[in-house]
Amino acid sequence: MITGRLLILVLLVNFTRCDIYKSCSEVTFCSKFRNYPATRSEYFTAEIGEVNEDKMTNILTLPLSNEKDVKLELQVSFLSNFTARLRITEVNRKRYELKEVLDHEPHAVKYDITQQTNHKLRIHPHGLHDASIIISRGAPFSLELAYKTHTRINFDSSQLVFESAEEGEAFSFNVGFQGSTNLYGLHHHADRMTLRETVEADSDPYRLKNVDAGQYQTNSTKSLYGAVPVIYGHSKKSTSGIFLHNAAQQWVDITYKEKLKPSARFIVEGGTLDLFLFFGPSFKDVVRQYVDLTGRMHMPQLWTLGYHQCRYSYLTQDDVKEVVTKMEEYDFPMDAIWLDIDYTDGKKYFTWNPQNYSDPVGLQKYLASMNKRLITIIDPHIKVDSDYPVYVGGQGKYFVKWENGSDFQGDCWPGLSSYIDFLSPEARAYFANWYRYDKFNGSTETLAGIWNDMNEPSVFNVPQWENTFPPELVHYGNVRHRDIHNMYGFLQTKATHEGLLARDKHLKRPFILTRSYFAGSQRYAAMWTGDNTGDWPYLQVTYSECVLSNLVGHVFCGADVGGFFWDPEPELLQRWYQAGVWLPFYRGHANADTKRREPYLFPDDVQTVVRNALKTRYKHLLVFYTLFYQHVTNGDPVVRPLFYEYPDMIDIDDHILIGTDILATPVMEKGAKTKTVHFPGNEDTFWYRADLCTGNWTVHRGGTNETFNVDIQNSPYFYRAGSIVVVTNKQRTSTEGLLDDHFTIYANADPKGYATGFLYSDDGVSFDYQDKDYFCLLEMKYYTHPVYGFHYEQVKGNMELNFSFKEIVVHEIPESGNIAPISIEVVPGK
Ligand code: NBV
Repeated sequence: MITGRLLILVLLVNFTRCDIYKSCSEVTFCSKFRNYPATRSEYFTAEIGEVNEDKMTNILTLPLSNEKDVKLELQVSFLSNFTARLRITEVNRKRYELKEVLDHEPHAVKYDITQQTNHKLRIHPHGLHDASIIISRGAPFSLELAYKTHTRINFDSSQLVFESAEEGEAFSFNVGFQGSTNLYGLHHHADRMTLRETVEADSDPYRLKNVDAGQYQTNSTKSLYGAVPVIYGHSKKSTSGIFLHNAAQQWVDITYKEKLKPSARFIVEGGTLDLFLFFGPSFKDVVRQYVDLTGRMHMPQLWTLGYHQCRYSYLTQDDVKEVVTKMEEYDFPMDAIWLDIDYTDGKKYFTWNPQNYSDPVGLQKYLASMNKRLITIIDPHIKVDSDYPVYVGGQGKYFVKWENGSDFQGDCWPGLSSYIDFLSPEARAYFANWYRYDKFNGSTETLAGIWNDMNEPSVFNVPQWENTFPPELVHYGNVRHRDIHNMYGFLQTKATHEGLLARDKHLKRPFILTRSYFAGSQRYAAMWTGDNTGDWPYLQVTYSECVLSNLVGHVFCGADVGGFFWDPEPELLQRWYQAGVWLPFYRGHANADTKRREPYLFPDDVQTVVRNALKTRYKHLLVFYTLFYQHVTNGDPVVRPLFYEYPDMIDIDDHILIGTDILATPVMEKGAKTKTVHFPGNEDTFWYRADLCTGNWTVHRGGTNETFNVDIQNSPYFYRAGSIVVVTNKQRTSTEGLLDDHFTIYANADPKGYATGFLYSDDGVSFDYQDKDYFCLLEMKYYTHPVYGFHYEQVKGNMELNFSFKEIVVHEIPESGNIAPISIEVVPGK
């Protein structure tokens, strides 16, 4: 009887937790705008005759007005790198202008006007007449972004509505993507890659409001932990994009109703209408244009690309030691072990539980002796406790406040808590200072990374506010929380980044993992997809989630391997380890009420599969490291959807490209005995099936589909013909020493007998690659004519070339059908 009751109670708790998140019809501004057709009297006219040109700032301004006498101002400018900026402000009201998010203040470039009548204005970035903006007077006025002769983006002002000052600050607008077949973006939603129809399908709009979305659903437009207001419009021919520089809650309706003109209608709670428009024309171009604005991450330390073992929680220091020891004993490579909230003294961050973690320094020494790192969680809520120095030092000064000036207090892990106001530079500095070795007592250099969780932020038991801050809270500078909600986590990681940099005297690249993020978070932290569930749909969605995050600059993305909630069946766990190999961040994690699932706890056959997966990852670490270097230098994603390199390959969400050279097609279906692979490219493209475990190789032609038999050992991946892939084959228990290994080179010849590739290396830790060019970028070439040869040359960086190649394995497309390794001449560059 009692058990029955308890069960019902638990179900109710879960139900309430999911149910607190509102739909559009329950949010006043959303329902009002969604059902609000602007009438003719509200349409705005662009007074082209009154255009004002500011030759100092290169910003062109036009008045907008309507019959209801609402007065707006339209500002248009071009930035370098094929980007335009459009801002619409109200003449009689000042709105919050977002700060901190952009990597640098963008400067407008000179422009040319090539057509100006009372009805039409055509402008171009100076000297670049392929790119133009055309404004038509209206009403409603329209603004088109065109590349060559084609309109790509259409800002359709019939949906441009601003709430009047008495009603609130919400606004809406509509953007059409002419010529596009698919829209991508609005990261993060646990859904397929292509944004789905919401208007005709009668579903809720996509929502961007960061929330603690535990046990979230897949195939859903509901909000999750992070928000990046970017949309790319894509067709086989070209791509364009937009970025709304605004961190308030927003809802976005998508419709494909008009053929080849899908559109997105934004309904935004507050802040400024500040929209960046990207001309493209390719997917690579739009991504670079977006990342130019919001920044790139710095190189990760090499060890962060290894495997991470986590659990909520390893309850004692002895438990941690045992896990690390057993992982080594059972031959599972790993680089870091993570401590969740229970390592603290009563959930007071920057402290240790005096009983269970009585000797943190001893623990770290032990880990260091095994070449492992420790990562600890630090959340943004601070326990209200007059004996807790972090609280006492911040009280009344550095916490988010109510309108009356008193500190906000909400319930979280430690009980009553206040929350650091990370918008304030002083509060950030205060928080950052706690990371110092002498302030975070018991921390040493082995505590090499920080995990910022619960930073949407999460507040318990306030369903009326969807378990986060109420919108009326006040931040530094009198900024209302409503206007910056989606960047609270971003700001926490900014503070943590400052803290780790200062702690390590700028000698080490900080490693931070964040649950909540916004545009630009990539500059400070890696991210993961939050509390997923150990069920097949959650594995299947991980590739879309992380690929999309890679397309919006957050390249260091992963998902909890095995799923956070529930106990995954062994088959799922194995498939998850195999798929996780190819995502940039690779961590096994599990909730407190799940069965222990460290890999050595499983029967031998399961262990073998997981071990092979981990080893496959370690073999390819330098592929990832080289791709991170490419991201750092030009913003390119580390993992990519097929259509990024092969524009025709739309809607194949379970295949990814690692850079350009590895195609990963892991098995993600329960009980699958076969896997159908869609090989990208055409008849001149070939893919070698790389099975490093069996040593078997086969070759496959681009543009074809093939079905492979896959037992649980098999998780297919392929090397592109024409590529050189460098593999570290030495058996290791972590990344320690890996850069000094003797590498194996896979030269995968194209039909003409050539292959090329790059390899990057540096000291793996410091900023010298950035400050002193202390790195080595190697270009490698394999050729069959006039003689067989392999040539490598340092093309960038001043770190002495110290690679050592153990063997070169050549794959050639054989007329006979055999792929046999052959012996070749190695020619080092000068
Ligand atoms: O800190 C405990 C967990 C953590 O393990 C998880 O990864 C986070 O996403 N945290 C959420 C709190 C919620 C647990 C149900």
